[in-house]
Amino acid sequence: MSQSKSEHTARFDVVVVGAGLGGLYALHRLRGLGMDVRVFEAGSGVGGTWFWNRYPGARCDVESLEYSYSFSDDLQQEWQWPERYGNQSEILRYVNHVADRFDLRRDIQFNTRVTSAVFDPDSNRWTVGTDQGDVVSAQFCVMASGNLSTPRVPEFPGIESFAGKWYHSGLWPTEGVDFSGQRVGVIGTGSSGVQMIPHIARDAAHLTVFQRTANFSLPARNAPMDPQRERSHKAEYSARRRAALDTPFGIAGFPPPTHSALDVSEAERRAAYEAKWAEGGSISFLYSYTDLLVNKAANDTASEFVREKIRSIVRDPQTAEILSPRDHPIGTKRLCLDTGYYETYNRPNVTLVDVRRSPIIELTPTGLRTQDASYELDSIVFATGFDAMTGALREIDIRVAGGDTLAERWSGGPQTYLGLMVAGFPNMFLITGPGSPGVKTQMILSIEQHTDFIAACLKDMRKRGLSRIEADPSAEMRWVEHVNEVADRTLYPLANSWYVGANIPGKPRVFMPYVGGFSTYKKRCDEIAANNYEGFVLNE
Ligand code: N01
Repeated sequence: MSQSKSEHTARFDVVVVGAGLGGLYALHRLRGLGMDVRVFEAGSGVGGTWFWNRYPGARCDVESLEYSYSFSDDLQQEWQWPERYGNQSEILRYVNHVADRFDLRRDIQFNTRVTSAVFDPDSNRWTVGTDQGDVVSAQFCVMASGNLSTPRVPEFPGIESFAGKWYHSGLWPTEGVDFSGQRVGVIGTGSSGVQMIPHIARDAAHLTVFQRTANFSLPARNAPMDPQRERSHKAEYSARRRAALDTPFGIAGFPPPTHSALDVSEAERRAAYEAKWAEGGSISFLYSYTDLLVNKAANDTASEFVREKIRSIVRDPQTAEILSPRDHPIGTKRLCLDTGYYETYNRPNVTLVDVRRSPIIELTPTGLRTQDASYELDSIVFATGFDAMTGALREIDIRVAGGDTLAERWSGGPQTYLGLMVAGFPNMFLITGPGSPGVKTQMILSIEQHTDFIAACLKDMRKRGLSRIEADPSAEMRWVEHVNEVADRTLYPLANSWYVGANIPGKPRVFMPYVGGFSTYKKRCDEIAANNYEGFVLNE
């Protein structure tokens, strides 16, 4: 296949945007159908999230034996995870292994960001442009551009005047950062901040944490992989993966809860939460009772349990109070998993600043100024999150020739059918887009399920001689309504989270993930496929 910048426009069956876990599997799967696929990746290597997020302490919050591809039994049997939860470098090593093992690199163009994708309704083909000057043509586009791939640095006045160095968790320098002897400020206490803070505290002379919203965090209880556990898991790997398809979050082995938190005695509840706290992990904790994410009174029991834990760990009562989340029910923002997070605030070289009470006014040449005080800092780390779920797609000029861009179409919030397609944008698929359960599940399982659905659909279209598919606008509208109805039956909308775009000033507040559960979603997709792709319009 001809390379970029050739005189003739290179033609592909499919262009895939992104070589993270989603893009790599899409390449493998679609190539397996005999399709000619080109992947464009902005980074210089594979891995997506795990390529970019190299901050100290970066680690997955889903156990390694689960957070891995299931499509190759040889791969899952042979690969050895050294720890219960993979850290960034282990996961990146795994992703690189997958790229080599399945010979994926030859179809990936690195250091290339897709900037435009324009659909021509006459030829039913996309013309895709990149920041390297490539212009290629493809019948289909698969957007595997990630849900948390557009890092966001708040627009603090004075940022350009700061004489020290600043970093974002999602754009971490490949060579790492040596904070030893430095006065470091970390802004943000989501999953990224909670993971990096204990590490930076150990290295820096002094760490000041600027917290706007306290988050709930549970102990991960990471440990070296238990060989016995690995053996028994691998002995029934395929069965476990199949069982995972019947769960709400795509992970088997957690018995569904049977009782409301309000149906048991205080003593029984406490014992259950204590056991989950000791075991580590967020899923088992939130799965203690049937109603922790749907009934505020039930949720209060779990939220208060964790607040008590914070008070028991953090010695200074005022710091413990600032760290205690009060503005959202536990689990309605992504629940953090940590190793020694709350304990870090007992260190003499760590200070917590409540920037909800005293907001950051500006960055200065020597640090940062809040409403009440100035802080001298050598380095500032923004753990301030991402323009989640829609950011990466909105940055690309995606349009049907002569029509509105996707960003314009989504100006009031994203609308998709199943998180897989957008009405009016034919032949463009999303991997775990808004409206999909992806971010609320074991992500790789969702990636595989979405991609398998798309691959089966393309195979079927080829067999029937069809060249164009798009979401029916009314099916899309019904799906968007359904996503909202399901969310409204839960406590999720009570939190100012990235799930609703609340972290981006001016972003329309729309609940984006589907929280009806992975198994429900998959069943719906299977029915739709069996029903001749109901809700999609297919044409020659
Ligand atoms: O980002 P976040 P993240 N002034 O948006 C604060 C996944 N992930 O990178 O809550 C002061 O959660 C903001 O405050 P507030 C995971 O899905 C997974 O940590 O908006 N503070 C918040 O505290 C996760 O949910 C893993 O009031 C400001 C923080 O910055 C998602 O990625 C690890 C501010 C941002 O938190 C994103 O996590 C890491 C301002 N102007 C990430 N603007 C694991 O697998 C923002 N903040 C474990």
